[in-house]
Amino acid sequence: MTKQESLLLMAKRVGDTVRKMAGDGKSLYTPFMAAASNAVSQRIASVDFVLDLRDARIPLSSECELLRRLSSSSSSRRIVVLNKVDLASRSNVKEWTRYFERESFPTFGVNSHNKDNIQEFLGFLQSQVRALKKAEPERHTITMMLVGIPNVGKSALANSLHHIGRISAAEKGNLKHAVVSPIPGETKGICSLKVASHPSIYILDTPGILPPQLIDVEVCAKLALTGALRDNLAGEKALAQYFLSVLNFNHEYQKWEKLSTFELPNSGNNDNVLPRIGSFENKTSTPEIITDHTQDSVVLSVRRSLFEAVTSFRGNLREEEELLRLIKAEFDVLKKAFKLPTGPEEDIEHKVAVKLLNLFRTGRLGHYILDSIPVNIKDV
Ligand SMILES: Nc1nc2c(ncn2[C@@H]2O[C@H](COP(=O)(O)OP(=O)(O)OP(=O)(O)O)[C@@H](O)[C@H]2O)c(=O)[nH]1
Ligand SMILES: [Mg+2]
Repeated sequence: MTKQESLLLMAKRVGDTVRKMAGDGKSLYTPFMAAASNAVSQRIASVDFVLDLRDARIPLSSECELLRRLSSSSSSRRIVVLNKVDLASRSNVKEWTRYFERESFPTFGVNSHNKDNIQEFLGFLQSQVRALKKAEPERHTITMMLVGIPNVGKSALANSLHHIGRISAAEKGNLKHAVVSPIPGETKGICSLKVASHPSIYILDTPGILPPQLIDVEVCAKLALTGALRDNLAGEKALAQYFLSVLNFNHEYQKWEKLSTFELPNSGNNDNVLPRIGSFENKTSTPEIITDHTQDSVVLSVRRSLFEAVTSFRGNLREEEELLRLIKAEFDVLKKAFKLPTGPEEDIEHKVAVKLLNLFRTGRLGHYILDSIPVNIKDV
């Protein structure tokens, strides 16, 4: 199997379970989500811009299907916003930005929790508004609607733009707060927040919208891993196994080499990683301490354990059984790294999985983009 085929296999295990649990997605598309879809569909014709919010880790899989359907009939300008760039590999975000620009969408990568970033993004939005005002000078109020799948960060972005945009305004002290939560499906209605004056710019925060049917199992798996779907659909253990398969085929863990006394083989290809030292024991030197904000002993221990587990593995990762054997070994070393007390195997594995997912989703286990840029036949 190729690397892509191995990852697809792991994604399918998760995606199939999600689809089964969610009845092909039907139970995710609640009456409340149907109402939100109607509300967005009705509003779209009257807004000036649609901010098509994507998760930078899955720029294609996080596309809101409703928006794709509405775009052909709507005249509003669509801007692609890649949110959570702090969790995605930076150089790849640039490539994705160029990809969407080639598709004729103005595009911006943003971390909704970073003030400077939001300030820049607000400047970018104002430049788009100036271009619109040139064509239609009588416009004094501009509306932008944020649309996206659940948990992509719409409310966090709306809040940040509102707070930064109104910081020096008379309304200071009178700021609104859209509800932000790691649980998908938190926003229940459309809410308007002012982000600028002269001209007035309003952002509409909307509820997250999924398609009535989740068809593609790989997309399901990616949505589940990044937190757009509730974890109990796939189960935390299956999600953590999927994440570990992504990690095993990625280069991110190689950055943790300095935490270990292990050495990486010289080969630049990590599809078939072999160890130079075949045992986890026998440490002779103290690991070098990384001086970043992740300097947390558990995180360092997790990174070191994963690095050592992958580099000491002698099997062929392209064979399903071997990949699963490595993942099992990783779970075993993670139990120690997370300092979990002994207990029933199932409970401990569940705890490992929950903790591992939390570290992945807060960016402490590297930066990943799970989608690949489509190859345009014309570019080949
Ligand atoms: N690391 C990181 N986390 C973010 C970012 N933006 C939002 N989040 C987190 O993502 C989670 C979801 O954010 P929300 O703003 O509630 O997402 P939403 O799209 O409004 O979700 P729904 O209302 O459920 O559709 C929260 O835990 C946020 O703190 C970002 O740029 N980077
Ligand atoms: Mg929200």
